[in-house]
Amino acid sequence: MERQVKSKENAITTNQYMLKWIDRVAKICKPKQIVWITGEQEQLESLRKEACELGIFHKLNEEKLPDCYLHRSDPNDVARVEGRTYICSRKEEDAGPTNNWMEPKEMYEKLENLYDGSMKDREMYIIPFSMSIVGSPFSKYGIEITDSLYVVLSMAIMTRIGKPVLEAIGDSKEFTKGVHSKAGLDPEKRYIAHFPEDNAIMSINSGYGGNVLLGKKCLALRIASYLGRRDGWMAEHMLILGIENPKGEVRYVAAAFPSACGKTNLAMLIPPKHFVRSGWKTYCVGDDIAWLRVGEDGRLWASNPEYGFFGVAPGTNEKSNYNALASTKKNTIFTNVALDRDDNTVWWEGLTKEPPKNALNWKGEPWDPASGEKAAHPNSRFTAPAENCPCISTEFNSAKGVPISAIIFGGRRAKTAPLVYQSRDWNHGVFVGSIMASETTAAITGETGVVRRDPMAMLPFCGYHMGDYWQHWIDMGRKIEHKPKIFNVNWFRTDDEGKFIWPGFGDNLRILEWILIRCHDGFDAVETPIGNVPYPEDIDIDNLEDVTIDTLKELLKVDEKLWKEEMEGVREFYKKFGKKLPDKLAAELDATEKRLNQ
Ligand code: GTP
Ligand code: SPV
Ligand code: MN
Repeated sequence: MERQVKSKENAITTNQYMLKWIDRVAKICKPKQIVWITGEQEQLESLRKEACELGIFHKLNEEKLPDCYLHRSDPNDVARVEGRTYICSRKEEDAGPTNNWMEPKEMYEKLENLYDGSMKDREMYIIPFSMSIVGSPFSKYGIEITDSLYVVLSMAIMTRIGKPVLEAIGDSKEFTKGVHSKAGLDPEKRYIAHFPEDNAIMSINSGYGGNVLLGKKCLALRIASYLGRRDGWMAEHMLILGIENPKGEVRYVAAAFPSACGKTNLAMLIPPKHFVRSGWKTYCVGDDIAWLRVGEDGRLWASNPEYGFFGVAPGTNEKSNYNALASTKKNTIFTNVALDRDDNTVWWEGLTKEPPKNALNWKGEPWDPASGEKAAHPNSRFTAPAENCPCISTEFNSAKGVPISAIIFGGRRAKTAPLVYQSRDWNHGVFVGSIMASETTAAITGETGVVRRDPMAMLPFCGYHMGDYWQHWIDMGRKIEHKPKIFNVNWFRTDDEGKFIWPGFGDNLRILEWILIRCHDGFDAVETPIGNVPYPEDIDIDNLEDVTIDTLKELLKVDEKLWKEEMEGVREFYKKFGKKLPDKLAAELDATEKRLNQ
């Protein structure tokens, strides 16, 4: 009989609870060896070498892209799988109508069978990681057990890892227990299961992004949103951006957009030229996840629990997102992009106008630019250290975070949603977030371009009943003395030919300027049935070729007929939540319909 490997043999902790749990997992998964990830550079370097030898990584041009690697995931495994993502709370009602649910016992049994022997002839890596700063009272610690080197090396970029985390955990049982195995990558047996009451996450048969980097969506959003409700704070799918005006005042906004709808781009935006000349500056605090707490000063403070960016590659270039591109110039892992064989660098649609002549596509096959096929997968990504970002905020490493002036919701809507509007007050703002809808993107498996409701951009990430989540937002509003103002934006309105009307990207600062003036110095606004929109004259459109006052009028128009239909859709959507729909939101819906019918 094979000898069972024991966690103790080379353990770097004496935490008995942890060691026993790891032994239980090892007994099921049957790895050939247990490897503790210390976080030390020598270990990571030797693991990167090993990944290259095994063909998991391809080392890129050391001069042009030092310490950068290309990884290709299985072609059937290129995005989050929402249909196979579960919230296994003890009671079904606690998962709510927007999550898949399975009884914990049933899921544990199912998974135990799937994990049985899944790490045979493989190493089992133990990654101690921290979401937020190690040692801070706000951080959440986790251990991810995985058989994937890609996961180890990605977690080393995306989170703070290693011995300091174990020291911070000490003998405590307070850490998230994460288990991941690639197993056979069988999509029919793929599960991403969360057990909020047990502080546990189990993922199997995937090797991609949000399915397997368990600190990110699984812990920092699904588990953390559950903990946040319990303990009086919030975990949100939001970027955090600092904006300095010519007077030298730095203000912060947090913005929730669904996957692949512009968070990373907004988080790193470069102001238009004449804004730069007059002294505007921007600072990135986070590009995907924000943890929000009420500070002693009665303001809402936001911090980014992550340590790196897992950003969408296609469309990223010098012009659209200089800072993101700069972040990927060293120590970066690229996943499912194309390989330019002439100089051993990477390429994706939109990086340069001229496609490479001698490239392999994201599957590793020779690529013909004339074929009409994409070279990079639409959801191809880069995993880059946040500290590479030229505009990273000095507050990035602050546990307390930054005070938030405005919360911004937004999505991809070809029609209906105006460029920007402001909610009437906090509860109306919660309503605005709850009715968000957006066209689906390549970040999830399934059809793209279908409009779906995605409240607060949290549809796939809320770890409990969405009705309770909305109530939590309303309750938080009562606790925040100096509440952020709440806005909604839409950069994606299109004309009759399907072209985007608003230039977007850096020019979005023109809208953020209006938002911040509304928050701090006042500016009048036009009241509409859905909220307040700017006077077109108040938006700076200097040096914009294709945008006139008339374009702005069009972009800011609230089409009452479309909005009446929209409210019918919301009423239908709200029915799902039954008794759990907060009264305040039902009242906001009634009031909005009333204003529309007046
Ligand atoms: P996740 O990482 O999946 O959460 O995505 P994200 O919200 O960070 O989206 P990201 O910033 O990566 O943008 C996704 C896509 O939207 C890219 O192809 C961008 O080029 C495009 N995009 C971002 N901002 C804008 C904008 O202001 N206007 C237009 N038209 N497209 C944009
Ligand atoms: C998203 O889909 O919102 C992402 C990428 O940020 S993933 O980590 O795969 O969830
Ligand atoms: Mn995201």
